[in-house]
Amino acid sequence: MLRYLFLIANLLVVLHAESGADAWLRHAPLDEASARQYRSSLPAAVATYTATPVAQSAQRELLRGIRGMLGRTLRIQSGLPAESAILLGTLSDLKQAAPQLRLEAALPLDGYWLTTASAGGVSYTVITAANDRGVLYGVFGFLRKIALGEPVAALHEKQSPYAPVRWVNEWNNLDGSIERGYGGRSIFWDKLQAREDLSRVGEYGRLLASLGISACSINNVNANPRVLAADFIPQVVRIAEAFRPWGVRVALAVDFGSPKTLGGLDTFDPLDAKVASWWKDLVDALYTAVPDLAGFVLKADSEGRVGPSTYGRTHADAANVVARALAPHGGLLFYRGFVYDHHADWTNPKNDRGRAAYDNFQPLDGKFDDNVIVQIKHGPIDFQVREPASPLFGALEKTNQAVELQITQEYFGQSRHSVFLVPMWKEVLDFDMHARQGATPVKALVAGKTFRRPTGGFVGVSNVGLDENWYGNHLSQANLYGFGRLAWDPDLSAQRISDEWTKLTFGSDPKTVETINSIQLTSWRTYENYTGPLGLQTLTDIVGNHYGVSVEASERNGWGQWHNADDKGAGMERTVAKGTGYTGQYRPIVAKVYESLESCPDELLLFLHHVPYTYKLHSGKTVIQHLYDAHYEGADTVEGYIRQWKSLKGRIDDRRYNDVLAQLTYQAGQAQVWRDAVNNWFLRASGIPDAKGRVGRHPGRFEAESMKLEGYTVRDVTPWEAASGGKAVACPVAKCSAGLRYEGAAGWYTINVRYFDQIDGVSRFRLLVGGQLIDEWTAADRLPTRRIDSSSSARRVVPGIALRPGDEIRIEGMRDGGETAALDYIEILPEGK
Ligand code: GCV
Repeated sequence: MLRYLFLIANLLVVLHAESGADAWLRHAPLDEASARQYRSSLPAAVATYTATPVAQSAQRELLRGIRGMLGRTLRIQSGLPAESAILLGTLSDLKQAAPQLRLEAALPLDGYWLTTASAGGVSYTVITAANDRGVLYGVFGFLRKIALGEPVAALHEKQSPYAPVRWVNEWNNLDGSIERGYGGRSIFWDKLQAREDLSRVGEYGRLLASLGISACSINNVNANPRVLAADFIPQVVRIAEAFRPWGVRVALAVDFGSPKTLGGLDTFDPLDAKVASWWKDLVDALYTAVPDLAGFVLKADSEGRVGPSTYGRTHADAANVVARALAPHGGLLFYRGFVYDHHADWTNPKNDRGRAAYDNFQPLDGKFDDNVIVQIKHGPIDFQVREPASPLFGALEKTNQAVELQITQEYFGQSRHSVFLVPMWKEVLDFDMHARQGATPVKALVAGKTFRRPTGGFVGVSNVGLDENWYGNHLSQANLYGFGRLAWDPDLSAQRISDEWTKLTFGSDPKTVETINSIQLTSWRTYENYTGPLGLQTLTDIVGNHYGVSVEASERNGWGQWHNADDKGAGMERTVAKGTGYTGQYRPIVAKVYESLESCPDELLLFLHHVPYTYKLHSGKTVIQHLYDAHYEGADTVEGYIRQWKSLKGRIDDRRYNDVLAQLTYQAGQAQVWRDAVNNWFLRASGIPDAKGRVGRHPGRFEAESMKLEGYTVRDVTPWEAASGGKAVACPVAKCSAGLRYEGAAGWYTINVRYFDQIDGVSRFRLLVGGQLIDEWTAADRLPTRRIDSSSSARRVVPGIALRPGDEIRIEGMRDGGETAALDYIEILPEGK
């Protein structure tokens, strides 16, 4: 009984509402038993021997963490305390201040050493490193151990980062908007300058430092040249200052045309001496103001950005002219490998955007300076739901490289869907490119280990925003956490990372941990199942918001995200024998696996091969039946997530519980939209019915256009698969209604109302049964479109309604602004279905 009361008390400790702002750094109170254990073994004092701001942050964080988790405030001491203490400092400072501890170790930059030493009969816990940043990382590592319930007495542990480069990019525009950001406006910029209040930048620096991330580019790679203007430098200085105490260095994304547009030269030709000296002078001035600037990121000759092709020069010429200006200051130039022709001729079966990175960069291997890093998206297209590892990773032997992973969920439901990306990233990072004898996984190639390159590593496109929880979805934070942990140690398993994140973010209650892990670890496969299985890529509106479903949006345009689905079959033929030759860009062992239908993995089949719908997968199913089944499985699994999440009520704070419940409920509705749209599209294209008889049949569904309409008018929806029956009803006047007479059996029912929530207004809805008002709501979500389509499609679930034959069911819609209170259908489902 006592134990039971104890558990309840512990749960209550953490149940106050949490905003998510502290993410995994909540330092929440430990349960009493563990806290007591740590209290009895941990020293009561701390002494810090390095005086830099970063080392001071380390000490402050240590105090904050111990106070939060154990309710104890460490006493700050100087000199070598006569009692047991935690000692912080760089190894050289510690050795100088306390030679009697005899600390000796070879430590790489940013790595740390947690150890135990003694002198004069007193034992000390030592957190040390080669540099102050490493000390800070050591403190975070130490606190993480306590939060996870791991032993910290008698420590002897060395940690070193797997790769020197662990950066994030933020695609923030100077006006405060964020390209592909889903967590609110920029923490850095507003109205073309640094925000007045940069406190969130400091908080973000703390999150980044806790993962060992050491640099952040603070503006969009579609760069505004203004970021390099002389009178803009003070803005950059302010952001650098906000990050500096956390050891996070600022980097800038630059526009290659700047010598001309900003500098007033008549050229930006990289081989012109005037241009080289313009870059040099500019970089010198920047470093005078920001001496620890980490470097530049450059997107050139891509998606309308200017580049070296204007002058017939190579990417190496372009990269080197900028890199040479940075080199004397130790700065790095990240040159993006995301170069492709977005006006490609789709009628030519040999054209293939997938080939572009390799075709552009492999011939230049060895031509880049040593402070240039080619930054390569993890797959050959663009962060699709499933892609093979980019062949370019295996093709650069004499060039530094970094893998670009996208943390912001551009093609992954834009934070409105929960998708934990670590399992996907693990597959790419662990994929053996067979680039030489022995194992050559992507992680080793980008870290520079395989070909002994001087630098390289991991870049994550993060795009946090001002939303309290950074991404607009509490669960999405796990992707930043996972990116950082993998950049530090890509050998960590997805399970371990999810487990750590969940415990740090939601506490160690076993049921909570098990439930959240189970949702997170299956979420990628689930999302893939309903948005683009078998390597079709995310079947979204690729020329628009990249959010809702639109099966054909990627076809018949120059962007090259083609999947070639027609009435006979689907898939891009990328083989050497019959297709674009893409498979030949891999080293022979990999190429052979991908070239052959027999050995090609099912999940990449349609990315690499064009096959008929009746083609049999390794699983024994036909392609078409797999497509149907996967979409039902995906949508059902999300419904299951809601049930799983509901089992956590009372185990986590109400605020985050309710936020995630609302998010998952929305996601479940959207998964059905995807399911129906994709399945109906393939049914119409292939003419092959679903063997299980589900596709195109929706028991209990009543189309709005077939209801009795007052004021509402019927509209065709584009693309047709985005709305049930290809049609919706919209309200052109102030108030409209759609009704029907219920003729089914008497009983308890759930009514689902599928309506459209456009961005340009907040319309209101009312549901009435037999004239009685049952529910009312507003369409006030933050969805990315003005149009009536799959992106604005939303669902209201109204359970517990008693229906009798003859009841009139009526929806009233009150439009607002441009939003037309549009309806797609209602579903009347027996309770529990
Ligand atoms: C910053 C995709 C995205 C763009 C992004 C681009 C890139 O095309 O949709 O928003 O631009 O990738 O990575 O440069």
